[in-house]
Order: sequence, then structure tokens, then C-alpha cells
Amino acid sequence: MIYLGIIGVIAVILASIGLQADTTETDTKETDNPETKIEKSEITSEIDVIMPNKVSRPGCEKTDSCYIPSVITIKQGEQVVWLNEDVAFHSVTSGLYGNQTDLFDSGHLDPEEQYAVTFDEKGDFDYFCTLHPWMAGKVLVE
Ligand SMILES: [Cu+2]
Repeated sequence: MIYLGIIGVIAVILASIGLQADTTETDTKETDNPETKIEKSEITSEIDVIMPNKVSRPGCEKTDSCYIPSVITIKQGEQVVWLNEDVAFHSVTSGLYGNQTDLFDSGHLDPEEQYAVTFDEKGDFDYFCTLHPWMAGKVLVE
């Protein structure tokens, strides 16, 4: 029984060391994933990636500027913070359009809303906007 208890504790610890996805709201409305919400003060780094104006229309993909920068390289354990500078909704969602993964999903970000993800594992992480198929970006965690 003690042995099983130890395994249980290890499982809980492993479960807590995962990808932490956080979002912040400019108001207090509920989101689909309230457990992923954090207060603005919990975003610990500067804005890293912006969604600029007018990317809700096709065209930004031609200059790779739907997310700026479209590829960002960070170190393991660091946080990436996105800011929606557009007047339209956008999302930061892991995977590729048509092949979404479960790692992180900001949901619809309002204008001026921020979203943060802490990457605790190394790898290449594609992401996209669920609303605009041409919007794609990538996080490289070294
Ligand atoms: Cu979008």
C-alpha cells in the first residue's frame, strides 16, 4: 500500500509539470476554459508576439506577418506572451488549421487582450488562429 501511495504522489507531481496555458481578460466575462484564466499581473514577461491590424483579411501570410514575429525562439521554461493589436477577434491555438492539438488554446482574444503560455518542454510548437486559416506561427523551445 505504501508503494502504491508513492506511485500516486509521483503521478500527481508529473501531472503538475505540464504545459501551463494562461490567459488574461480585459474584463471579467467568463471564457470556455475558466481554469486557464490568470490575472494580468501573472503574465511575467513583456509582449513577445503581436497580432497586428487587418490580419483578419488574407494577405499577411504572403509576408509571414500574421503573427509578428511568426517564429519565436525561447528557452525551455520560458513564457510567450501574445497581444491582439487588431480590432477583430483572433486566437492562439496549438497545431495547424484542420489539425488542432490540445496543448494550448487562447479561445477568442478580444482586441488588446493578452494570452500567455509557459513552455516547459523542448520542441517545435505550431499554432494558428481558429478564425482565420491563413494565420500561422511557431514557437521553438530550445
Ligand atoms: Cu485570426
